[in-house]
Amino acid sequence: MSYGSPRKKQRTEALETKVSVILGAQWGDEGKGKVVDLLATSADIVCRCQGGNNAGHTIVVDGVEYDFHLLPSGIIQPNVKSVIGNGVVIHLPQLFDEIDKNVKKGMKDWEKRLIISDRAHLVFDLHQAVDGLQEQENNQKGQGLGTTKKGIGPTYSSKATRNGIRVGDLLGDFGKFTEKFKALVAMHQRMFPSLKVDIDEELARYEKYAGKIKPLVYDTVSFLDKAIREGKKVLVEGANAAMLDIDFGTYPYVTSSNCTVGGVCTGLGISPMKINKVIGVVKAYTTRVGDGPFPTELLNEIGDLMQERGGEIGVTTKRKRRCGWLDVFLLQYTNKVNGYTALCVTKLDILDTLKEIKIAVGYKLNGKKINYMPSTATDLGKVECEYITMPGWLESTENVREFSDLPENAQKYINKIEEVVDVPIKWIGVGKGRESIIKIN
Ligand code: 2SA
Ligand code: GDP
Ligand code: MG
Repeated sequence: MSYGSPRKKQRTEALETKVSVILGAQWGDEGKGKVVDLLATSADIVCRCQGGNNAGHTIVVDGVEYDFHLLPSGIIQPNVKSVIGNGVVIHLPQLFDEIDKNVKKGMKDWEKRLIISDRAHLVFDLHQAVDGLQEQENNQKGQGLGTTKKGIGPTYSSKATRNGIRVGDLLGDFGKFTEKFKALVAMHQRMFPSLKVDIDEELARYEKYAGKIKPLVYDTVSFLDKAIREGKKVLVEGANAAMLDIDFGTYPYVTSSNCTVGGVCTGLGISPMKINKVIGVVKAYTTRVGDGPFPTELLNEIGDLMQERGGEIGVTTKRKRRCGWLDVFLLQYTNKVNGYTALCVTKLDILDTLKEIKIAVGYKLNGKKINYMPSTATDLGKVECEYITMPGWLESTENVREFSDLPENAQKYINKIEEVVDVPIKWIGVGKGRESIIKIN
């Protein structure tokens, strides 16, 4: 194509690029996997940009439930390439276990579709052990975070202290890899003298993984750049969520990566100019797994009902998720950070049996209304929510496929969210399956 001038070329390319991003707008488990699955049918490439196998994304296809942790959920689409970007941290043994498990469920030809960045950092068993030891120490002080113990924090720490080991190191000179690995072990044993690592066994294991992973490893920056220039449609699957973001979440009760839109650029090497859609996934109520402040939490029978009807159990750790009312004040905050172009509200069906439904629309701190999200867990733990109460619809929404067929009160609930967050709602989830969705044009 001839663009005439470099400036025109730049502008035209910006209009042509098609990177869509799917992000969790609350504390995770909003149903991102299902939205990725829906949108991946018209994508060429699905990418993960951050996090590791702490994530748990569920997809239900023809009654079969798949759970993905490290693999991008797009991997089950036969015509879609899946990229694990540089910002992701990878535990190779658990990646291959996840692949084997899904092959048994019917996933085919994954090796033709999976691409792994040479810049992604490796999670070792020692990182997972340290995650457990740190949690144990914190719990003794009553300051546990409730991590998934998948080694996420310790691996991102190794990355930040520049002792981390990347996929590219594993595929290079194995002597150098050995040196780095021994230094990593020594550093952690200085911090945790009880940490036991069988260095020879680990090295022998990783030498085998090097051969296994080699055909999948690419420079994903060039791969994605070329794909975007060729007009391929790229979908980015955010893991965890905005309120678990290491900068904007409820620090220190967060994960160790940027789960907001900036993490897409740093975790894949994509310019922000290439992103044209940011889809926020919002559960029709709120859940949180792990410790930390949760202003709308319901420690009563309504919270229990949401937990049971919603099947709110951690996909990775099987912990019960805490439940509460929808918090649109929080959504306004995460919208400031992420700039959603559309929202998908999931699990509306879970609210079908409630007579009344509340939405938090404001916070008070020390008796005064505030217009910002408190930065400390202590302050957020003290806020009082201002609620509006809406009538429930007391009807099943499970088989509804058109917005106009939703009960009137359900329509009002959705319209209220759209009005307060001021972002169009384009999809509404009313069940687990791929087909259980209302699309709004
Ligand atoms: P970590 O392990 O260092 O990332 O934990 C730090 C905090 O982040 C929370 N976190 C999550 N919250 C919701 N869902 C996640 N994925 C799994 C799921 C969780 C599970 O899909 O259900 O199975 O428990 C996830 N991953 C991390 C975590 O609870 C800590 O609060
Ligand atoms: P993710 O981490 O954001 O991908 O979400 P999870 O997979 O951890 O948790 C979402 C759960 O809700 C999964 O069990 C999904 O199958 C389920 N789910 C997603 N959307 C809907 C919906 O609209 N209705 C119902 N009932 N379940 C849903
Ligand atoms: Mg999840």
